[in-house]
Amino acid sequence: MIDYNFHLQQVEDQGYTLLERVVPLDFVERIRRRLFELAEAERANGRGWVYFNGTSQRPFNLMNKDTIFHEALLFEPMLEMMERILGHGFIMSNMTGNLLGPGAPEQPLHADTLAPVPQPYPEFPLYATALWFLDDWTAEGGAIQVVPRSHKLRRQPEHDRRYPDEINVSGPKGSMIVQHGCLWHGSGANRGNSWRAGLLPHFGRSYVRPQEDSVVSVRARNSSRPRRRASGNCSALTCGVSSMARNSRASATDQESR
Ligand SMILES: O=C(O)CCC(=O)C(=O)O
Repeated sequence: MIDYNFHLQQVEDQGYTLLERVVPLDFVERIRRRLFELAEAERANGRGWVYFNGTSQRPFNLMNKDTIFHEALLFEPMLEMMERILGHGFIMSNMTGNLLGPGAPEQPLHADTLAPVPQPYPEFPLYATALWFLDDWTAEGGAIQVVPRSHKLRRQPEHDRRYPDEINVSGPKGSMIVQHGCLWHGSGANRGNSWRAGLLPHFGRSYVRPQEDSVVSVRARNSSRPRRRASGNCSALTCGVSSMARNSRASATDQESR
C-alpha cells in the first residue's frame, strides 16, 4: 500500500519523495531494454542525442517511439502523485530517457520549471517530474543529486554552482522519485563501470506550456496514443492524463485504442 499522504507531504516539505520498488521489475526490464535498443538505433542512424563527451545519451519524444511508453504514462502510482501535486487535468510535458554511461560527469544543478516562467516562481508547483530507476541508482554510479528544500526558494540555482547541502538520492531498480518542479537537482557523476538508466516523464498543470508539443510530435498514424476515454477524441497527452486515468484504468495498448 502506498501512503500517498506521506509522499505528498515529503514533496511539500523536502521538494521530493522516493517511492522504493514501486514499479514491477518485469516492466522495468522491458522499458530498459527498449530504451537501449532505441538509443543504439539512433546512434546508428546518426540521430542519437549523445552528450557528456560521448558517455551518455538521451532518447527524446518517447511517446512517438513505442507504445511501452504509453503504458508507462498510465502507471497509476505516478498519476496519483501527479494529480495530487499538479491538480486535476494535469498534462504530460515530455517523456525522455537518460542513459548515463561510465565516466559521465555531474550535471549542473537546475530546477525543471521551464525557462519562460518568471522568477520567483509561484508558491505552488507548475511542473513536477517522475524519475524511474531502471537500474540500481547508487552514489558511485550516478544517482541523482538534490538540494532538499530548495524548492522553497522559488528560483533557479546559480549557474554551475554546487551547494553544501546537496545529497545523493539512491535506491534499488524499480524505485521512483517524484519531485517538485522547483527542486534543484542534477544527475550525479557516474564513477562506476555500468550504465545508469532512467525514464523521466515530466508533467505540468493543465494550463502550462509543455516541453514538447505532443499534438504535433506524436504522429497521427501512431493510433495507439493514449486517449482520454470520456470524450474519445482528446489525447491524454494534452487534455489531462488524470481524467483519462480516472475514466479508464485500462492500459494504453488495449484493443480500443489500436
Ligand atoms: O537523470 C537524472 O538523474 C536527472 C536528469 C535531470 O535532472 C534532467 O534531465 O533534468
